[in-house]
Amino acid sequence: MDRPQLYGWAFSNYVRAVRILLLEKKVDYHFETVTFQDLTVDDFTRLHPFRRVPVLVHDRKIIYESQAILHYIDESFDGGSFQPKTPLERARMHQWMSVTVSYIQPIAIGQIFVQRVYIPENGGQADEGTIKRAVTAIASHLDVVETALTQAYLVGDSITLADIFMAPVLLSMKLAPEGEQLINSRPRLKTWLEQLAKRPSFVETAVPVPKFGLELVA
Ligand SMILES: N[C@@H](CCC(=O)N[C@@H](CS)C(=O)NCC(=O)O)C(=O)O
Repeated sequence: MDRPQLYGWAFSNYVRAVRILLLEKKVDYHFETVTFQDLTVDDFTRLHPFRRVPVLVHDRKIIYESQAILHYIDESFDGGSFQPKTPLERARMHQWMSVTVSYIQPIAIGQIFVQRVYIPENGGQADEGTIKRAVTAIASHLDVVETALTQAYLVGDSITLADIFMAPVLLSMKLAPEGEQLINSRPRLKTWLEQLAKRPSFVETAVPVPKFGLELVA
């Protein structure tokens, strides 16, 4: 089998989730860093018709969309399975991955991280009203996760794709003081995130907040 090539930038949480899985499974891969500028080049649509990252190229096949990539990697390479065995548990795993993109990521990253961390880091001023509303909006979503975390991981006592997909998003949100407070006031969520953040795959893929400029969030 070919050595897979992953296209993306390290700070993307979607890209990070893919890198975490590749590291967890000890898959030898090549990371090709692309920039926002690269996405605008006509040729990029050969890799991703919607001009996004991550993209995985393996055995001359192109796979895009992070959840599809995660499943492909998990099922194509040795290194243990990161999907539970029963249909109900697998449904739960998909449920949490869908919750991540539908309800958590747009607020945790799109509002709290962007306003409190990314914009100031790139020389701009946070919109306090947006942050306030975002904190209120995400609190009840996080309560749902807190209640569900009765075991070590989102689905039972083994790490699955759901943990690998959701945790990077919440770790980015936690860089904001409001995000940290949202996590630390929920003991199960706090412990779950702390345990995951200590794993070598998470440590190795942690990168500083990028300075891509304010036009990115204009
Ligand atoms: N649904 C896509 C989302 C990918 C995505 O939005 N990636 C961001 C980086 S985190 C991106 O490529 N942004 C570039 C842009 O919005 O132009 C997936 O799950 O892979």
